[in-house]
Amino acid sequence: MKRKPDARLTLCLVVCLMTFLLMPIGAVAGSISLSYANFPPAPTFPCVQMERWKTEVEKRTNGAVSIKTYPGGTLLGAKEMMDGVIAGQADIGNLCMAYQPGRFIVTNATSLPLGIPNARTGSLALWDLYKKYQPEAFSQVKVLTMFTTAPANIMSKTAVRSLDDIQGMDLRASGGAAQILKAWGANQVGMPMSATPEALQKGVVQGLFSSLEVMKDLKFAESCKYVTMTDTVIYPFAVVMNMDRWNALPPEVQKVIEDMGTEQAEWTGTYMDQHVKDSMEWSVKEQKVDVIALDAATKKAWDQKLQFITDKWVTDAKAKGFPAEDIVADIQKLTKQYQ
Ligand code: 3IO
Repeated sequence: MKRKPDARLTLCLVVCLMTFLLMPIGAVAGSISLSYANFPPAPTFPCVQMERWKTEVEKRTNGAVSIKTYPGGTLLGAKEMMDGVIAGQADIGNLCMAYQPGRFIVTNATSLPLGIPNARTGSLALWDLYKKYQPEAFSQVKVLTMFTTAPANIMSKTAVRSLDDIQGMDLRASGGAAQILKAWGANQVGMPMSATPEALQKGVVQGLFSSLEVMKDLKFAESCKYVTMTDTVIYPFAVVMNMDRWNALPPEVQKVIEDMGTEQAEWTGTYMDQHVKDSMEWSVKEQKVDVIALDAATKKAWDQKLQFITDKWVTDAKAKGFPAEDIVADIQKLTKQYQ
């Protein structure tokens, strides 16, 4: 009887090859463990997107990667995030770029008053802007994704209906949003979101300027009974990974994570936009919050106070050697594209 060693050998080789190919992902469940640091409390959107990312990465790597999340600044605080990840104190970290305005010049240009209408548009535009310019500020880390908040509005203990009302009012913001508060005449107090609940409670500030989902997530609606709609500017965020830890990941895992960059930006923006709506519904219904809309003439006067900000940024950024006009034009173009 004649045997067919060739066919059997081929089959064996195919089986071996397939086993080998499938091995890096899934063979040793949980063999790669990554820490992910975040600065605000768990119910806030930066942590919601973190948990979503964790779940998806663990699933898509068939359990080869397990991620331990640290919300609430338990591993790294708001302003230590970038340097902490570079130093390897956390493998991954989520940071708000507005907290270090001089450090992330290119990406922080998205927090100029350029009319980004919502978080989905802002997130996709910011991510494209990052990929196009590959700013030097991120050369020491692997950037996993970026996203933005929805536009900022004023949450305050007393009503802000006019520029007169806001003069000298102690309001909290950071980065580009802080420049805007200043231009309107508020006494801008800079601090991360994670420090704001205490500052509001102690009366250090009379309100804040940020996206409105925190009315519910941080219960600001309990003390801030007024919201003035300005829809001026977003806060930009980045998720960064320690470069050595990134380079040590198997290529299959790197691919899963890289393929999620744009998707995660869009998911987070979409979640944020919906959550702002939910938060304001709750604030108005359950917390009797008064939502103040500026009439067209007032809104125009407020906007006019901001016109110098972008011009000044262009002059300053150009002096530092950045292609400032191109950056602004790209943000405007991307905003239109994703709107
Ligand atoms: C923010 C930061 C942490 C948790 C929830 C948040 N919603 C909006 C922001 C934007 C921001 O960083 C800030 O400081 O207003």
